Amino acid sequence: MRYGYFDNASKEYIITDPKLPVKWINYVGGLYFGGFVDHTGGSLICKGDPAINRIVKYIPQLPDSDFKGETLYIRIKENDGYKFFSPFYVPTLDNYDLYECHVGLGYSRIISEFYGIRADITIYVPHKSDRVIRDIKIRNLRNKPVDIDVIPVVEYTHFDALKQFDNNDWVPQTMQSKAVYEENGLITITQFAFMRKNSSVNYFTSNNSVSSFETDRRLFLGNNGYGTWACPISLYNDELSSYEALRGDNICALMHHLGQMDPGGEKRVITQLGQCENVKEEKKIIDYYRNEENVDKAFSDLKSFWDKYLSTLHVETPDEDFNTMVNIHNPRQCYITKNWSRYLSLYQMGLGSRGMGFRDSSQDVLGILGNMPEEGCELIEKLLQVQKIDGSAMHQFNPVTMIADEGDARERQDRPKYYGDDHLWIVLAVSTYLKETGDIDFLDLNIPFYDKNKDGLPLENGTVMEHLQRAIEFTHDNIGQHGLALLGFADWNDTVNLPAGAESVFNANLYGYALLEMMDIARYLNEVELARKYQNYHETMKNAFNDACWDGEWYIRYFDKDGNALGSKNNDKCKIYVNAQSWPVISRFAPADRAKKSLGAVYKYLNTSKGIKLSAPGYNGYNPDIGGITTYPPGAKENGGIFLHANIWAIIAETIVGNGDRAYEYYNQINPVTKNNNIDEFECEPYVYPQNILGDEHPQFGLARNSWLSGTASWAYQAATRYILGILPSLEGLILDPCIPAQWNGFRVTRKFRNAIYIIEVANTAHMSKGIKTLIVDGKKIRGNIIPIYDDGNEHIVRAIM
Ligand code: IFM
Repeated sequence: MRYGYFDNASKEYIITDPKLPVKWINYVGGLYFGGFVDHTGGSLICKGDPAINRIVKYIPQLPDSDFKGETLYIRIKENDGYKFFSPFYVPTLDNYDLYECHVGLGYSRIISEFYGIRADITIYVPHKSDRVIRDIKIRNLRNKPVDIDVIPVVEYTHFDALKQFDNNDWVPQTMQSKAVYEENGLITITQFAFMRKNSSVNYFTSNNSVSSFETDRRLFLGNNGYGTWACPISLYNDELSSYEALRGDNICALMHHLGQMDPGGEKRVITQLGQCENVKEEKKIIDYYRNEENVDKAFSDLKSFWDKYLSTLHVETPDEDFNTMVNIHNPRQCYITKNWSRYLSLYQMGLGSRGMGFRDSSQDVLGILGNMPEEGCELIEKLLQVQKIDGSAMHQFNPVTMIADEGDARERQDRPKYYGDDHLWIVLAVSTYLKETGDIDFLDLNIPFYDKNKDGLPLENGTVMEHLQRAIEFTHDNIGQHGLALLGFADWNDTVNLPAGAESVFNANLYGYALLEMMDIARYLNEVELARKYQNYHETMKNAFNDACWDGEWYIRYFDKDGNALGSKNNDKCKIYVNAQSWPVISRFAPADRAKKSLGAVYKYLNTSKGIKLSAPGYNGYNPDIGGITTYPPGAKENGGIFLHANIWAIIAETIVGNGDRAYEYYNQINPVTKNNNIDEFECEPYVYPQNILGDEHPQFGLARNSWLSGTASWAYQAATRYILGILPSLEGLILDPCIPAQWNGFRVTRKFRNAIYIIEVANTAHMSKGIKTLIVDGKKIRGNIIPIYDDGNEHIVRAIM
């Protein structure tokens, strides 16, 4: 509680101390326009592609005391001259009487009190719009009138984020700012870089008249360029220089004299930061958002969007931390990862050609299909377009240009050029979409494969079903000496890169799980032969796996090209990997006795009080034959770190074997909400899952990094809702198969599914973990545990007894 608290009524997390160990952020807008806002008001905003269309300059490596991107100064006229400070704490670092950053759904609101002035600033991108609104309300808390100026500032970047750093002559020469004066005293400052590939300009404006402005950073900071953001010398002058910079570090500062404010008086300034083709043409929309009522409406529309998004599923369990995460923060993170993939965060700056990951987005989409199937379907269609004719997939792609590449595999000539898992994830994405929506016709949609002819046109199209079948056949045809799926450049674990011929237990099991999904689809379509074929494939891989991979107490993880095992008791390092134990349960490859033993080994050798380590013990020193895993110290990231994504699969595996207590223990120990009391150790936001936590081999055990954009979000949501609470959409109906801690007396869920609302009450007076004894829907007893599809827009009351 040292730094803040959850306020579930407002669906916010409220930060109460700006001096957090690291910046905490929130997302505004989407990939079309938006980015993130940090808890001290800084922001990184882009339009479209973050690599080549940045608007403001955000360099995370700079000290936390420097603002980045955007800030605000408030200036008070005192007897002895001007006093100014930032209501965001950064960059002036004054003593505050109150500071709150409300991290809301799609907005951040910073409320602060300094020197008897209350500032209340809400920052957001109106839903589907392309501008950042900063709605600034200033109130005089003093008992005498006060003269107040408000000076919002943005610092622009060159649009090409990498160029900003590597060409320090050309870039500054291309930056230009120009003022557009309007009759009513309003001013819009446009900023553009000449070499921009299109003619668009950035603009910054407000709804109040501006008496002067500054566009040159050096002039704003003053002292011949040696002024600081903490104390810009130009703010000691009545007016800014109104200089229109033709080069250099372009900023935009707008001087607003709000005049005398009486005690209790309040004034409002609304700024807009955006990008458009032509400001004159944009003026109508700019004017729209200068109007306070329109801005209020935009904010309430944003709230409605989120209310609707969250209304798909609401849970009431005996665990408040579980409810907080599942009802608010986890689904929000799912939406953000779906939008941004691994494109833009404090850890991924969207540079180079990283773009969206095929594997990542295929998993991210699983987390939002219940809430927004249409948007999910759009993303799935994009992903299918980067699948190749041979069934494998390109590793990453730019969603704007749809140009794809092989990721890190490009850089290693001595390694395979494809990732052995990518293409299999899309099977899960499509089948989850079908199960959620029943939109079976989607399987007939024609979608091009990625391979192009010399004119850049697709060489071949295939139906969605053909895409899926080719994905399966690709793995079926790429089998190693033990009959297991080949590794390719890597599987889910990017960092183990073995020479060609290596086999991957992960890929074998992901293939097994994908086959189960294909069997469901084939059976639903009445394709008996196809279902039988996949059943045989499943059986064959299962046998090969069990013949080759059992190590006595757990399953091994890889075979190298010479048939040596990795992840075995005979290795010195990385003797056991969690994914090699959880996935055989998920794929239904592991027989009950082995499942029990291998999951027990996870608990014994990999579990810690802060989460399950990916493997143990860690490598200690770089080994190019193995790959990136050996570049980390023991206990970090893939080298024995607590990789949260993989923790979730262990939770799911435990629910499959019916161990509700352990599944819940695992869930709870990584639930970020539970870290709120221990932020000095954890450091990251307690309202989102980070990708990794340092493991117990590392001296900073418990420290989290890479928050927000992680596959953990989507899988954690699935683990909580589909596996622990057991509300699992299927082609035939809504399966109810909870696996909960035995101590729970039950729980309640409201779930929208196929145009009906299911109000589900599960009673657990017998204190079981798994197994529905009685199921009653709308007063009628039902055999089995599948709740029918009603598709009637009505509420249906489901009562279950465990
Ligand atoms: O699976 C990968 C993911 O694609 C990118 N981040 C790391 C994960 C584990 O290596």
